Amino acid sequence: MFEKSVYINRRNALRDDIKSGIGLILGNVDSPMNYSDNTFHFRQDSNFLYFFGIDLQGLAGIIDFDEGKDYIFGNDVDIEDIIWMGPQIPLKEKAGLVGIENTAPFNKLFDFIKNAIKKGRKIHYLPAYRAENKMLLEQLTGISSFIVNKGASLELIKGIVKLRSIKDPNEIEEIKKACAVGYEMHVTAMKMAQAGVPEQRIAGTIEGIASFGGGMVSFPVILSQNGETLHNHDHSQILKEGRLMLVDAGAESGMHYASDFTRTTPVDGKFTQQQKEIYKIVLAANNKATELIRPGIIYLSVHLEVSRVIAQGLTDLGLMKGNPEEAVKNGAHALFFPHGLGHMMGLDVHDMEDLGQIYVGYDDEIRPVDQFGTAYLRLGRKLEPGFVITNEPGIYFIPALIDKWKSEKINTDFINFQKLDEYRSFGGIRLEDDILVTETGSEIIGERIPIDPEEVEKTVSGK
Ligand SMILES: [Mn+2]
Repeated sequence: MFEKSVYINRRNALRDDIKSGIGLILGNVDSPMNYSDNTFHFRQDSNFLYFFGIDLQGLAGIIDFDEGKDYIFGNDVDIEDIIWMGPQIPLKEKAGLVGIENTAPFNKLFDFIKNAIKKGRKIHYLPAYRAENKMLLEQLTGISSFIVNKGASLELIKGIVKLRSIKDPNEIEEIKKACAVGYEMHVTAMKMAQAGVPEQRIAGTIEGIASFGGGMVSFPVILSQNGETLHNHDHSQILKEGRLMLVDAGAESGMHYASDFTRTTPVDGKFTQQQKEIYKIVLAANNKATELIRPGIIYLSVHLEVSRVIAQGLTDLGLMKGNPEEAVKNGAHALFFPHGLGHMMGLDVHDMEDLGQIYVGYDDEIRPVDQFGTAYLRLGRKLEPGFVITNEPGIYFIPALIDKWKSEKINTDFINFQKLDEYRSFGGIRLEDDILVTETGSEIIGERIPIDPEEVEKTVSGK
């Protein structure tokens, strides 16, 4: 937990922005895995963590914008809980640690909200992503759980996005801790990238590193020698000589700030000529992105500039043809790079995605682009100092997508389909770093995980 002033200041900053009504921020409850007492690892809601800091089940926070008061609703444990869980600090005491004096049993929340509605006060709530909280919102507001998210407060969403987008030095320290664990995870995976090693053994090992780092993984590990599948959680293969192992993984710090890195490693530590040529294009794209990041730049334009680097590189290799700039305008690069360059990162690995990507990544000035590939860009707007983002360009050879474009004659002016036959079993390469936007430019957070091809090869073979 941070100092209590951090939480008080955050709630006051929100109060400066939203002038009236009540802000309702629901914490999470335990989620059963196969029966109610056997639960998934608990993860508190990130907005609740941001404003109320307490990492425990069954709490709700209120920020009263009219009266300037804050409340936490939740139940203290009874003797049975103490027998199973050990002694617990009373809620009143915990609330004090985040600067809150008003606490009450959870069922008082219903009276509080009912009263407020009766008085015609606006209840600002957030879109719920868990079924339990949708049902709770239904009980509190009387709006069906199926449509209750439609009534979420745009004012509250925008107020929170404004605050959480800018990371303060305390938060950056936490992200650095998560990045240090992420470094260990990736270097360990690289060292293990030997033919005959099951993918699952590496995935399990790095998940364990996240766990003994004090947090957990910031999202399920993506690890596969079929890196062309963008979110490949299938780790059932045995690594084979001549393949590339793509690992996209990160950790949470103890306070739930994320890291998110991707590296691609040749099994047995030796790139083939073909692999090295593609790798160098992705590395140039990654470096170009970092070089361009600075306050005031529009991230959509960085995505497009990086797409041009990819198109130019693939044109030089004869996989694409024509003018690379024109190719990107027509979306031809998306055959190889069918996702966005990057995203915000903070308490969530895709920060604030629960609030709606359109409010996090876009604004009145920069609107999403509706073209295959770029349409997946989660962040398009102008960057500001204090933003933490990831850049994750990639090149993939997805046989099903290649076949579709070829048979439908999509972008035939820019793609050399014949040459692509040599790459059908290539897989994919993605390289991702975590970046802080500073006052003057940007910096890579933490020690950079080996990325130059020679350095990667050395790490695998342990020389
Ligand atoms: Mn990412």
